[in-house]
Amino acid sequence: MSLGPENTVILTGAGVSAESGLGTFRDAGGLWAKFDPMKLATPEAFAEAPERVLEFYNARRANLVDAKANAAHFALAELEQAWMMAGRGNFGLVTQNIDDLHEQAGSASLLHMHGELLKTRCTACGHLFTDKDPIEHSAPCPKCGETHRLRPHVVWFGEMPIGLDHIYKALEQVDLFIAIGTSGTVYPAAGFVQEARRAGAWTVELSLEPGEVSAVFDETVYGPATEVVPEWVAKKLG
Ligand code: BJW
Repeated sequence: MSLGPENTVILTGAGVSAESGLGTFRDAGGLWAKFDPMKLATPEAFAEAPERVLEFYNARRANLVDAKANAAHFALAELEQAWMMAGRGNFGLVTQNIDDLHEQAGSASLLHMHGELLKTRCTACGHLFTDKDPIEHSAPCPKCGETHRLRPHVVWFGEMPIGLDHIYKALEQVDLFIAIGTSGTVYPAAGFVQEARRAGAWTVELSLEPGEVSAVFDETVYGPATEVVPEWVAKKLG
């Protein structure tokens, strides 16, 4: 184990929350196997049929309220804490997931690049608020009072992911990059491993099976996240 500074960026995807009972997108039986993403996860779909899109996200909100963080989420929080206590370098956890399971597990340096399911945004005034209840399309914004302007605070296809400047800056100085439970299908997240390699980082993929960009990683470990992540972290922490 190297004892020098080791700036670390971790990217998580739906696979890290699969064993908490939240569906992935592209596995057999995943959300995009059952639903057409172009009808549910684009700004055009929302403009055309807001009720349909809200029904989809309201159902996922209801499902999330009972979900609990699993051993993989806890292992990543433990890794962050160890990094901070030992002054091992910068640590950033970037998640594509819109659930709150990393927060539940205690991760602090966390960026939700595809938004947060338990937040609602007003497209009139930009007001952002935490909200576990279903979003009603006709409801007024609690800040500006405009109706028909509330939407889930998630990043749909064709929209700009959140915090990209910050992420690319961190990737310029990264020594260790780990992608966990993501299929490597959706950009720009799928391209982060290339950025990390450009910076000279050691790159690791932990997932159930190889993703679209697996060939790019230096190290790959396949298995359920609740097993491979705690094992990898325990090995790293000695
Ligand atoms: C387990 C496991 C277990 C299972 N243990 N592992 C370059 C090339 C081509 C296209 C593009 C490009 N750049 C941009 C695009 C377009 C588009 C895109 O990437 N399309 C591709 C589909 C081709 N990207 C965008 O539109 C993005 N925006 C953008 O690039 O903007 C740029 C811009 C520039 C200038 C102006 C304007 C814009 C936005 C992408 C938004 C993605 N949104 C979604 C929905 C979010 C809300 C919601 O949840 O509903 O985000 S789509 C969905 O996919 C969700 C996820 O975060 C994302 C990634 O999925 P993820 O996490 O990888 O899940 P899966 O299911 O694919 O994989 C799960 C993995 O886990 C699998 O590998 C399993 O094996 C594994 N697994 N069980 C461990 N137990």
